[in-house]
Amino acid sequence: MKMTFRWYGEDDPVTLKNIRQIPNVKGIVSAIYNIPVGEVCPINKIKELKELVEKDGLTLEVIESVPVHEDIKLGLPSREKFIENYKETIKNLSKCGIKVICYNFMPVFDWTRSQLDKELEDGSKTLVYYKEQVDKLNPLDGGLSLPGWDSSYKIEDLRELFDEYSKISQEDLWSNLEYFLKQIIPIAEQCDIKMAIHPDDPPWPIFGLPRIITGKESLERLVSIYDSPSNGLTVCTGSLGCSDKNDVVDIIDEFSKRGKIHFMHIRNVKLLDDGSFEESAHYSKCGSLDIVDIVKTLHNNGFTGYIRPDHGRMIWGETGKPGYGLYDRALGAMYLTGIWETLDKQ
Ligand code: DNO
Repeated sequence: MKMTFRWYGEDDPVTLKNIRQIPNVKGIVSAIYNIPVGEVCPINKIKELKELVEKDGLTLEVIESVPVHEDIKLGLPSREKFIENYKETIKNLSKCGIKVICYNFMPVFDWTRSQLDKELEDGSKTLVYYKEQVDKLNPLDGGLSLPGWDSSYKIEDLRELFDEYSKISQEDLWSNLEYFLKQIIPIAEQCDIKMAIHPDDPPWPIFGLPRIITGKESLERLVSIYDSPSNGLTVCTGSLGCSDKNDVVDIIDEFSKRGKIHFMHIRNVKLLDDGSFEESAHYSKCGSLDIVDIVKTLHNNGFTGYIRPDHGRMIWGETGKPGYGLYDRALGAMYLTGIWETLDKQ
């Protein structure tokens, strides 16, 4: 496995110099920010980012994310142009040595939480999803801010998007995904790029919008759309694991055996009785997932892909991007590395 760490670029309060001091972290996961969704990622911008990362002795082989334009997800005629752009982006990234592209197929909203700074008993702050609160939210009321969401949408644009989505079913969303994959995977193959879809977070429909990448069955359906090493998965333990319907260890076992997992996001979540969840420290005893079992399964199956410690809590007074501070994610990286080292030695 290759241990990596997400970095949001030069505006990130967590610096590359910080990251390189975490033992075993060799790779950076980043993206080309500040270009509109759907546009081609220019090669000079990718080169600039790569040089920046390499100057600090780190590598850049994973891009998270290259977002998919809503017109592709909706299957509108204008998708053709955006799919062509996506292909160009794949080619440009491959010319700069990128190996894995993470993307998702969630309509409108990316990952969703009800609160980003919930104080836990030990004084740390974490991201939570309280079902009752999310159920009461109406994104069309305005003023809503969600962590993974392009808040630049104007309320009129949002209304229009909701209206478009009301016309399509889950099956339509699947066939739009299929259409997209059948066009881009051959290009990714030629470029030796592994596409790695990120599961929906949380893995159930929100705000009445469909969500389809939700568990083992849908991951199976996804990989069978186009059988290729380039059509693979990002397995995010926290996204899949926040539904008690998903057995994360079983999912990892199934797909890592078959070489379908290119990228792992590992973190823990504590499931609450009503379908809500709180993001906990990585340590197994703090949450509902068994992190040792997760890492052991990857190790047993000879996993050679990329891993990143996913969200951390805010600890020791750190402030910054919720989920993406330095300290708790560094603890996560060391915990995962420690488990892996122990398994190596056994
Ligand atoms: C949240 C992230 C997601 C992820 C995208 C991938 O912390 O894991 O926002 O980057 O869903 O496309």
